[in-house]
Amino acid sequence: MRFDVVTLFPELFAPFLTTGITRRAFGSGAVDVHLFNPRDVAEGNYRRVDDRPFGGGPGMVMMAEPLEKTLNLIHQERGERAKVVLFSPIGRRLDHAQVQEWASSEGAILVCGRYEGVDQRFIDTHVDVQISVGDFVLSGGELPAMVLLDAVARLQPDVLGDADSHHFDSFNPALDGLLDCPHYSRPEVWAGQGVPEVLLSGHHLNIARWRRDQQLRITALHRPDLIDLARNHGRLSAQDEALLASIAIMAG
Ligand code: 9WO
Repeated sequence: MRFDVVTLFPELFAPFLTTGITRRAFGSGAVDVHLFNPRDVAEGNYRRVDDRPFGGGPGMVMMAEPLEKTLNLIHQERGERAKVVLFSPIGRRLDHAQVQEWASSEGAILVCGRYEGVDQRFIDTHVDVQISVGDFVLSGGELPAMVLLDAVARLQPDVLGDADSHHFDSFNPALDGLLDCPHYSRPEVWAGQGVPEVLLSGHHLNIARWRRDQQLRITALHRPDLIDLARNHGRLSAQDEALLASIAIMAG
């Protein structure tokens, strides 16, 4: 798939695209990322991409014209029409289900806003979908764009070292929408703290049951809403329900 990123700061993406386990997805073209700077198509000696807001007020607004010219360039290169995404707190909050949809799509054009915002006429004319990564304001849409690209890249086949370690992630269907269990590695005692005995036992069935119980406990404690969701989707066994009932009794 191909993602075109429209950003005034393309240099922010270089270390992200060339570091860590997702590097292979970006390097191999499995997730083909192209960067476009609206300043490159902006007019005049100063190549302005921003101007003062009508009605007054602080800050500057990203002008529609350089953004539209950039889109036209991208549409020409791509041939087929791609969805245009804007990252903004107005949008629907990104979740794993949406990430999976993007991961099996043809890609998209990701527009990263800066300054006080983007001229509304560009949004009305060209933006198909707005995506939020949370209820807070940032200084630009670049980090949200990297959030989406990272989440999509790690779902590509062959990206994770252990061929399917994402099958064990939180929010993966294989985890039944529960949070992940705790992890431990060497040394066996660190800062006076040992490792849960069962993990050293070599008893795989007991280990699997312990991990499942931990998932249930952690999810019940931190995200009880996800327990309800898993239950409503029929993802909890009788053994799971028994464990949850015992937790509820202990909690009073
Ligand atoms: C900011 C904003 C705040 C309240 C309601 C709507 C809003 N839209 C934007 C917006 O599009 N801002 C542009 C991108 C320009 C200023 C920096 N930008 C931005 C995006 N800040 N925060 C985000 C963002 C994107 C996705 N998820 C969380 C925050």
